[in-house]
Amino acid sequence: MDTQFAKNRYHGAPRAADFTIDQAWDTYSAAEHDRWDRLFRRQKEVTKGRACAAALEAMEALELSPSGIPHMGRLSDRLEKITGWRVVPVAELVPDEIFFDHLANRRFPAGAFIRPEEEFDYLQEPDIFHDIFGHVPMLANPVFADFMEAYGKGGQRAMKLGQLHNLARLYWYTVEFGLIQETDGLRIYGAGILSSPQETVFALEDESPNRIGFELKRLMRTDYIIDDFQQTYFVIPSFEALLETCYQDFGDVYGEVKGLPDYAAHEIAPGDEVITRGTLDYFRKGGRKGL
Ligand code: HBI
Ligand code: FE
Repeated sequence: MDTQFAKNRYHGAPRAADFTIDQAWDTYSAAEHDRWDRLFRRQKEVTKGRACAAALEAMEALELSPSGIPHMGRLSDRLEKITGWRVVPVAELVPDEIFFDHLANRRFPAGAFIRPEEEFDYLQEPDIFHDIFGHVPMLANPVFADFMEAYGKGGQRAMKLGQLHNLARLYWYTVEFGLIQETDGLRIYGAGILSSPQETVFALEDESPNRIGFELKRLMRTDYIIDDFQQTYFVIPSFEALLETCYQDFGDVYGEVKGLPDYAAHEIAPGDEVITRGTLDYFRKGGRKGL
């Protein structure tokens, strides 16, 4: 897990048993602060009218701004007053059990490094811009905040049951790439979309991907691609409905899903509530590689 991504300057920093490190905020360079500002301004503009109301409101409440890389301790003091969550700095992806333990205790592990200039538009690993611009606003929503804690606790149970691959799909298609139906249309709440200018437009406006109604067991059977736009986005009716799905025994859900075949990422399944049937054109042309 430590070796799949390029090294950043926090690799090898002293870390606690829970994998947290010192953000060492004073050590960001002027160029790094400036990179945050440019990423922030661009993304603030593109998410207008596209991000869900909860995310847009929280950016104001949390005072996220283009004035340098946020200090996680001070940001956490504001967030904690709203939902009790804190953001803790880590060097990289942390092992699953450590990740779940943080979430179960209302701590979100955020990468402390910022992407290099060469990867300004896209990088696969979660950096501070993805984690703070993408994830942290949603943690200021009380219902979503409860969902994330429940997910952490569910992750700990899923590991014991050996069913993590099913649960990880839930995280992927909601926390990272989820859409929500709002009164004025579809909006974004997934952090992987919210932190990407290209996918912010693609997820809502492109004709290529499918957009289908959220259904837990269907979703848990669906493969995903990690290094390109999604072929299918799942749409929730509300955060309350998402949280509600967690109030059932996932042991039973895994039992029902086990043995049933997986769906490919682009497939429409019988019984799907199809909101948009995608043309899949983008993927036929080779996706990111074909651009
Ligand atoms: N670690 N820092 C960090 N951020 C993540 O999003 C993350 C992680 N470790 C594990 C993990 N995600 C996933 O494996 C789980 O969502 C299943
Ligand atoms: Fe993420």
